[in-house]
Amino acid sequence: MIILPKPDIFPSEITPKAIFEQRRAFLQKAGFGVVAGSVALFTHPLTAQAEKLAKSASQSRPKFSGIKKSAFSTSEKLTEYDDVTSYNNFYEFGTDKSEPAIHSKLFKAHPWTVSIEGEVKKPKTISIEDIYKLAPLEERIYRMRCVEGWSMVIPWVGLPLAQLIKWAEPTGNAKYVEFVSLADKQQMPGVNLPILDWPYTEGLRMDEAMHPLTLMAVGLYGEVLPNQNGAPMRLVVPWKYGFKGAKSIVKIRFTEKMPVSSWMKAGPREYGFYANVNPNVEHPRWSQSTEKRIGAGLFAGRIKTQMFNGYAEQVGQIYAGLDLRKNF
Ligand SMILES: Nc1nc2c(c(=O)[nH]1)N[C@H]1C(S)=C(S)[C@@H](COP(=O)(O)O)O[C@H]1N2
Ligand SMILES: [Mo]
Repeated sequence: MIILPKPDIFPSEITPKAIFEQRRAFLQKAGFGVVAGSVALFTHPLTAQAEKLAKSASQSRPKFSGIKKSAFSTSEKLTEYDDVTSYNNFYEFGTDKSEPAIHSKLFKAHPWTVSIEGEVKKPKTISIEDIYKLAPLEERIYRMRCVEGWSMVIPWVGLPLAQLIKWAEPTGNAKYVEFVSLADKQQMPGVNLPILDWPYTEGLRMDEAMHPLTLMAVGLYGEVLPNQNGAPMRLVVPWKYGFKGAKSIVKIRFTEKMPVSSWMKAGPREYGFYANVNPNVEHPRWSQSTEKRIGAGLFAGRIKTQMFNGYAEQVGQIYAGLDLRKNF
């Protein structure tokens, strides 16, 4: 069930007043009484602790060693680490870009297991440490394009999703793969709010999932993935809008039928299953022909968005015969 003020918009576009009203209604229902003033996510007990923790010792994250560089990387200028880790979409931790970094500080991404279900020889689970060992980890520098019109260039660390799928042993009936994010009300304050139909789910067609460009990311900038970027494991599909990249994945399910993602449920006219970056197909409320590169500077203009985010040569042929206007 979705109780957005308007079900078809990103909460980040809801006016602060609408968000405030919505949160106040929620808090009243939850017995917190009326809160005045702030429009930030209500104070979760974890947040105060996290802020203290952040002020104490500088937290350095474990680094991966011996990562091989990938030939699939772009040579474009990297987006600064601080921008990659402080300007995020991760609604489980709040809808403002700055909220995930703040509210996810104490999130426990280790230990972690992922369950493999649906059309597989037999259901099984795998730990994040064993996923690290499934294939040599690679650094892949990818252009990333959010449906909201901004982009980044991020040096991911990960393994081809195809390697994990091979380990999962899907049956011949598997036509699609569904990815399910964690939805933990204790650790993720946003999950207590009716922002999306939790848990966050996404899906890919089997050939998209097996494509060599599709990455299961476990790190960035050589480090273990920061919580706000989807620790310990998140999907990266560089030719699709950012929302396809489900974060903090706990379940991978192989299906015969096309899965319905959280965003398709929230706004079927606006967010389709494919979500391929396409400058020629406008979002119902804005153009997708240009983008703003985060960190490019105050005076940098918007840049042209490329077909399939610049990966047309590698992925264009898998959509031959598909009407990309209908299948957006
Ligand atoms: N579980 C979950 N995954 C998510 C989201 C989210 O809100 N929850 N946001 C998506 C969107 S809209 C984008 S643009 C990317 C942002 O990834 P980043 O913060 O690492 O750049 O994550 C995607 N994955
Ligand atoms: Mo996005």
